Amino acid sequence: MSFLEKIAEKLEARERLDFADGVRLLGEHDLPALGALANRVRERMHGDRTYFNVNMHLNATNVCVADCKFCSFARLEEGMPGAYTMTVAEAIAKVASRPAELTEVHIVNGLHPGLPFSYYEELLAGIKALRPAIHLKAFTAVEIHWFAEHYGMTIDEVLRRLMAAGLGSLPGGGAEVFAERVRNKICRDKVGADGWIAIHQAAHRLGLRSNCTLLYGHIETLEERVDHLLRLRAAQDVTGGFQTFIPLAFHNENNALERLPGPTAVDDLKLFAVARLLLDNIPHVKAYWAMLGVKTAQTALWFGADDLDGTVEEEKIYKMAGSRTPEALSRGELIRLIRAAGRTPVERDTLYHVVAEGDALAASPERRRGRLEVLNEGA
Ligand code: V47
Repeated sequence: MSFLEKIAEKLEARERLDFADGVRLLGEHDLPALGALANRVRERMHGDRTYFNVNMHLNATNVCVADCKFCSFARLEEGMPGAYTMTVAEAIAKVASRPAELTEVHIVNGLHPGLPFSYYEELLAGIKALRPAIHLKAFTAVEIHWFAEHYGMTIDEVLRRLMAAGLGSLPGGGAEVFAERVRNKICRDKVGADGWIAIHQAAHRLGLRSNCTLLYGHIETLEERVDHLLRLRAAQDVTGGFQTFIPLAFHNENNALERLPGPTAVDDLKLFAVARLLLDNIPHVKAYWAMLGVKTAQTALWFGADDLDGTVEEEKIYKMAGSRTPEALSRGELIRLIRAAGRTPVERDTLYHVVAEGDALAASPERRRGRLEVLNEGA
């Protein structure tokens, strides 16, 4: 029996894959066979359903005390070329300028040393006052950790205050690669692996959902990728609040790791497949098109992914690192990409409640708004 046949048997028996399986799968060259295994698991969990949402990104400041080697977005100090910090009013105006169909704002910032904590509370509360139905997926665990240290609060206090201001969930950024060897080289200034995980678990215990990521394709080994995935799986066994895993492909422009080539499309697809196979307790795997490129993201829908993220207006982190993807995709374009892949589009909100599917995808904005009101009353 071949190695892949043995894996297929394990999957059939719902047996967990282990570290050695993961490493061997990542080194596997039979890409179609690997994809077929991941697709079987994807279809067992979601059938053909493929999720997307209508969202925007908001990066209110790129001033950041951390000097992560892969980052092209941050500036160490106010006044450096390219550094910016929006006022709360300017940030809220960005949201106000977006159409009413927006259901999510994804907020990630630099670790700014000079802003008061009230800046972040006012930002969340101001967006909520403007559009109460919008879900705020905001602040990576790295930012939550920084807030606790910088403003002298516990992690729970930070989370509770942000929740009171309108925080709805945590995005998955800042995880990078958990291995200490890698963190020491590429992101030594920020919270470590155990701290990142503990913050997500604290959020889960307070009733928040969150996402998780892996930044791959730079200096990490295949073993370190698998170790990262298994640490996420172990954390999820305890608190169960991760909704979605998002592989983030390293982009090499305008940062200190420019000499590294970044992952190929085959590396991307293998990682999606292996993540789907190892992460048996995380419901969704997202092909974030703004990072992966639209074409690879669409292909990933047959390699374990069941989500394309959203319309993603105003994305900056990948654009500054050399991504050539469009500024935004319309809702109609996302639906077309999913259908062209032979999958069934489902518009979701951040927590995976269905906003529209089937004929309702073409419903009038009024009918769609009615559905959103029902969802918000139930939330
Ligand atoms: O934390 C930064 C990564 C992350 C680069 O939770 C880079 O739904 C590659 O986390 N090359 C931010 N990656 C993006 C993120 C995210 C995106 C979409 C959806 C969600 C979600 C989360 O991007 C950072 C870092 O890990 N990153 N620079 C780069 N040059």
